[in-house]
Amino acid sequence: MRKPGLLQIGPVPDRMRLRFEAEWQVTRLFDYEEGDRLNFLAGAGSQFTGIATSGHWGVPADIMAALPNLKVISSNGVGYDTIDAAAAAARGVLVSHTPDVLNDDVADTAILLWLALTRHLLQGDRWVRSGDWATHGAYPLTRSVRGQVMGILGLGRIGRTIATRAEAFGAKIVYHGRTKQVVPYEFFASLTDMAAACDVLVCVTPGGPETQHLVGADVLRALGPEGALINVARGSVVDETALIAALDSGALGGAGLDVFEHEPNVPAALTERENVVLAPHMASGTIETRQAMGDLVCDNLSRFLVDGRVLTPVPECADLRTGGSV
Ligand code: NAP
Ligand code: 8YV
Repeated sequence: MRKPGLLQIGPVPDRMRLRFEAEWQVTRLFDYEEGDRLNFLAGAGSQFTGIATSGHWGVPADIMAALPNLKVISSNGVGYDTIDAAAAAARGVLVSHTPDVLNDDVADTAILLWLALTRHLLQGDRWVRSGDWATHGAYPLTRSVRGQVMGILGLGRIGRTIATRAEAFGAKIVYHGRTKQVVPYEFFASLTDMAAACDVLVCVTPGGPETQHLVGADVLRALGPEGALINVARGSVVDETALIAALDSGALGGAGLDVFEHEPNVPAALTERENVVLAPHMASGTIETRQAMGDLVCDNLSRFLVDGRVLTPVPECADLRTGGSV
């Protein structure tokens, strides 16, 4: 029997490729020149039941529209702001993502950025390598993270994992989101009020239009000249122009950033600063976690073939029943 068609939007490791190929007839869209992709799909689009993609590649609207028999999208990554999940659900297309398996490594990265920024890890490293230690003596004193107030913007799966870690470092946790939760942390209905009460603000919401520039000039000003911003969410959550202006004027103390508005392009106004620690969107980038994420992408596709469901649907598709796999 012919296997169902799977459109693979971007490259995957061999471990995933072998699992895809065991159950699906795989077509690699990225083998086609960008300008030829829609032409190819105009003829072949009806072959595809599934899409394999990632939060990075997403599913462009014109590609989704070119697949009339599409029933499932399995995306690598928990954030799915590059996929119109509401439009997919309205068409009866199930969208899955990879929650939970990356909580620890993303939380570790938030803590890493916070500690590196506060304790001047990168400046200290340069102090040793440059010989400044021998010529200028001891590195100036830094600040302690113990006793800081950490405000978490988005106390979800990863936000709660960050909170547990930060508490172990002696921080007090407060949070802001759309809803107050039953947790032992103070809730702020206003993000600006929370920023004014914090030493460090950690962003870990989804991206997309709803959270676009939630952190703007007002929030940064409220965080203050001694305050720090950590962003492991999406670049779009922070107004990068306002962030640079706040750092330039001294209105904000510093920032630790894993995500940016126009990845992989990062403005020189950030790369040239001392009071900023930068990472290339690598929060989930460990061998262990990326393997677990890849396995879950495959498990979702395999489960779909069993009974038309997926293990980890995005919320928009949680109640969707496809009523059959292929
Ligand atoms: P989650 O469990 O869904 O948590 C998201 C949190 O954001 C929830 O607490 C939600 O609370 C809050 N939120 C959603 N919309 C909001 C809004 N408009 N205003 C304020 N708060 C809002 O998601 P997660 O698994 O923790 O992942 C969170 C995000 O982290 C992902 O979507 C992704 O963007 C990012 N991420 C980045 C990396 C990386 O490599 N840097 C890796 C993984 C994840 P309410 O519903 O109460 O508002
Ligand atoms: C991925 C992420 O690296 O899970 C997410 O939301 O941002 C990262 O874990 C990204 O989705 C690319 O696949």
